[in-house]
Amino acid sequence: VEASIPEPLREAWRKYSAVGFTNKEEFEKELVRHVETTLARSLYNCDDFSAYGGTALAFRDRLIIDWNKTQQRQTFADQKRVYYLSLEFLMGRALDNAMLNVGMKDVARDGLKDLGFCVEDVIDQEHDAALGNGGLGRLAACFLDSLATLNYPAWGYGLRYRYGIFKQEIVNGYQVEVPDYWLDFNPWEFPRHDVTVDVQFYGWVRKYQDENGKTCYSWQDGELVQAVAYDVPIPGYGTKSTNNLRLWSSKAASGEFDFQKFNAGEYESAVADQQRADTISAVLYPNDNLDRGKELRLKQQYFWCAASLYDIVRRFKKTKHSWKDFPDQVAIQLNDTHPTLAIVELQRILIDQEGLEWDEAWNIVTHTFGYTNHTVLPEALEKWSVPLFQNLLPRHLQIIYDINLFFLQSVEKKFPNDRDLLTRVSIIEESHPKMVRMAYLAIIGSHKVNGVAELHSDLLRTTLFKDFVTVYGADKFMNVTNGVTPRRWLHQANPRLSDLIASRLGGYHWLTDLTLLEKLESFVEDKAFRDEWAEVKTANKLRLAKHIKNTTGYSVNPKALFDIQVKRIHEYKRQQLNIFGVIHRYLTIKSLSPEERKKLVPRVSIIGGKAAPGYWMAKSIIHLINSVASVVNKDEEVGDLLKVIFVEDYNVSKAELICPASDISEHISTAGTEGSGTSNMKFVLNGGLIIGTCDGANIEITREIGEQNIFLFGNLAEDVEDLRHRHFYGGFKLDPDLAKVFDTIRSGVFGDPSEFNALISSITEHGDYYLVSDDFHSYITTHSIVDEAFQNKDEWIVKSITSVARMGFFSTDRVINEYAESIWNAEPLVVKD
Ligand code: HBZ
Repeated sequence: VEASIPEPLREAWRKYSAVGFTNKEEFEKELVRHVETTLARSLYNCDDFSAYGGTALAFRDRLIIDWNKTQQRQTFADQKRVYYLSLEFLMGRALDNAMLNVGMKDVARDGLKDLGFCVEDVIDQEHDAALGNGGLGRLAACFLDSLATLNYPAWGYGLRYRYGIFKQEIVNGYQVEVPDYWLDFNPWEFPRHDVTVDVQFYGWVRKYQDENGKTCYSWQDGELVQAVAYDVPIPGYGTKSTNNLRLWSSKAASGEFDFQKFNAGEYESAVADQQRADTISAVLYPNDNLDRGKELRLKQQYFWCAASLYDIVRRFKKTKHSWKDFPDQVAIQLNDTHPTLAIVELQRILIDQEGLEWDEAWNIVTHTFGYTNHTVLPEALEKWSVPLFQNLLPRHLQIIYDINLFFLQSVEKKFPNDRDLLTRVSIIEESHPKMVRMAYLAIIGSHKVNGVAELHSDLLRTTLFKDFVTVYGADKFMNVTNGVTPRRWLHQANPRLSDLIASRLGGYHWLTDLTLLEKLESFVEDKAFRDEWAEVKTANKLRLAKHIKNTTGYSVNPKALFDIQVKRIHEYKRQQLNIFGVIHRYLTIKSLSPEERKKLVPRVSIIGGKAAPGYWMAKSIIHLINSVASVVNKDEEVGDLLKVIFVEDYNVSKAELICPASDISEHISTAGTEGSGTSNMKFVLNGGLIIGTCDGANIEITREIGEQNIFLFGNLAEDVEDLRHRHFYGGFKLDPDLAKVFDTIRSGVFGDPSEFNALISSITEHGDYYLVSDDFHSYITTHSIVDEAFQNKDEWIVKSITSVARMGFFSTDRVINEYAESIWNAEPLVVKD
């Protein structure tokens, strides 16, 4: 690799090479310098926000120094790199994470104090980077943290949306969406105006013969959009390794705009091209687990895949390896089917541009990609209409047809005359219009396919991808159970608990080997430790109670049982079951005498989450929760026995506040519908117990922590199909307690009942697809068991400590090592000073 500075001059360069601050005095100096120069403020107008800016820039400088070293080392090492392609990275805030990973939070706290600021207030100034919807996007962010911490040479590739997931406001009980413009001040990104890729759309395919008479294809004309790289440094915890997250932003390829039109006075038309190009990376699609097949979404996907692939291939070519080495140098992981076009794009580059033969190219492609599936919900499975595809990406559609043809031929050879099988596994669905099934393309183009929890991976093998198991054998389909990064989800979110654990385990080494938490079990008998453990929980509940007071005006009793469900609002996640349960509790309280009420356990039901803007049912659930809250919270008869809180605008930084504060959290999806869930892991890791169904990772959490430490209820996945069948053909029987809840809603106690008609009739008249009625009794009963268990404080704390001690398996460090070993075949690369 060529260096731009010739050898004799490097001495001077090295002498002045940036080092970044290493102690409090240097930190203060850097902070003041950034506030005064970069931000052009002074002693007289430096508010918390400017102090945040100065602090962030000082840390950013440190990260970028390590980033440079890491990238240099990765460039010189002849080693395989991992690329994680995800349309979503739900990063949250970066400053606290940078402070903790670099190990300089105390330095920053002391330095800020010297200058008149409080580190917590400064951290609170940062706008969340919310480039994702939910679990899938947050998983990608946790993966980046673990990849850097474990020193894997790995990059993330995504889109730099100008608008992240919308901000949620609650107005009169209804969700209102407000755009999230987050780029006003973003010190964490580096624009690389020199790293650009022109991406082509539309046009047509020319068929021609080359000089050797070989038939070739070339994609002609259409329009070009330019991708510009923005790099975000990703620091590992306790390591110099600082990886890169490269996000692409779109702009018109022609440069600024059409000067001829401009000079002719057609100003609007002149900027139209620019605006059309800008639109591609303008906004994150706010749907989770739903595919709507919009052209702009396909444009986003291709734009990002084409730019990323170009970048990866360009980097590979610099190594001078031959093409056959590509899969030994490059592993690309597809986060769901959103980046599946990368498979087709690499095949196109290899055959149309690099002149490889089809088979050789396809062999390279299939050894490069791995595909992770996150859901079995049919409405979430991506399909694109063939006519839309034909128009936008004509050459890619041809290649897909060829991939399909060769694949179907191989199936025919293995299973002669099984035409049903061919129809079932074809990438092209023979509907009107025909559709491209992206999951099938992803399976066929990858060497490994994985689900995200055991039950989910089993369901993939036995239902959704059954035919592909027949075709390829079982080895191609595997499970890698999800995790969370303990750095953000324990150390950062819950400093009190982290410090308490460290006080007993002799430091923080468990943060990079979470299985070491098992040593906590030897302290469960220690009364002093149990008391301290309980105090931490109380302090975290107080912290949340304060936030609730500030944002909703409601006072909640921190001694009450905090019952929390925070996640995207979706019928399959069953927030409706939760709120119906809350209404049932309300009715019970009202029916008791004052004497009997004294025996009850006071409860705070906290629910939060965003509904996709076009998802009416999810929006009515939010409306019902808020309507119930406004009635219950004002009812003096009820008082502290029940409070209902809807947390507005649930996001990553709110999750950091909420997860440490639960006594119990709810993970109550219809069995067989939740891929894994990851907030279940966050809550247990923070000492909360959970009530849940036998779904997703709940099952493995139970296996790890023990059945006595979790409150499971409800029907099993294996029975769901039969139950649904019976709803339709055996007559539907509504649970009697649920019937009372519905009567109460219909009576108008919670406002205009017609607003909740659809919510009720989906259960009473339309087959109760999500089994709310079937599980209601079991749910209510299990909540009574929770109440009872909560009254025995000592036993509760033992359960809490024991569970945390057994959560080691759910670190994304374990997850990443599994991917590296069984899918990527990649090794760490340690970066030294
Ligand atoms: O991925 C979630 C699963 O529902 C959850 O069970 C799992 O734990 C998590 C991580 O594996 N899936 C999503 O969050 N999916 C999406 O957000 C999504 C976004 C856009 C789509 C489809 C799905 O087009």
